Amino acid sequence: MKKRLVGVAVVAASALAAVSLAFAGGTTLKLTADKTKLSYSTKTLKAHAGKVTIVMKNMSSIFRHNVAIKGHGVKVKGKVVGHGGTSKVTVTLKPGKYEFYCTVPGHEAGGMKGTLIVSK
Ligand SMILES: [Cu+2]
Repeated sequence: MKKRLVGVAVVAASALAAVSLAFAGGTTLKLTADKTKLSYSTKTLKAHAGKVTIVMKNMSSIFRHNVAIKGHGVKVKGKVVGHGGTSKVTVTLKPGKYEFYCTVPGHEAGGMKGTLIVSK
């Protein structure tokens, strides 16, 4: 009887470990801002549902930029950075299509945006 209880405890502990690993994981996506134009290095990013991080490096010596995500009630933004700087956002996302964009006035309208596709 005692042995059986120990077995159950081990199973429960490994189930907990699996859950915390899932939280610690997630997807990190990399992006760069163009040297001269109001655009990112890609128009489409893909991730699995869960914790998603976008790291954007600003290659422009002209504009300051950041990276932000919006859609399905989500709205998060990273800090605005100058040349060589890195802007980062982390958010937990459900499956669906979101937009990643730059919040500096005029930049999103100027083409600094793309689609983030989150699958199950
Ligand atoms: Cu920008």
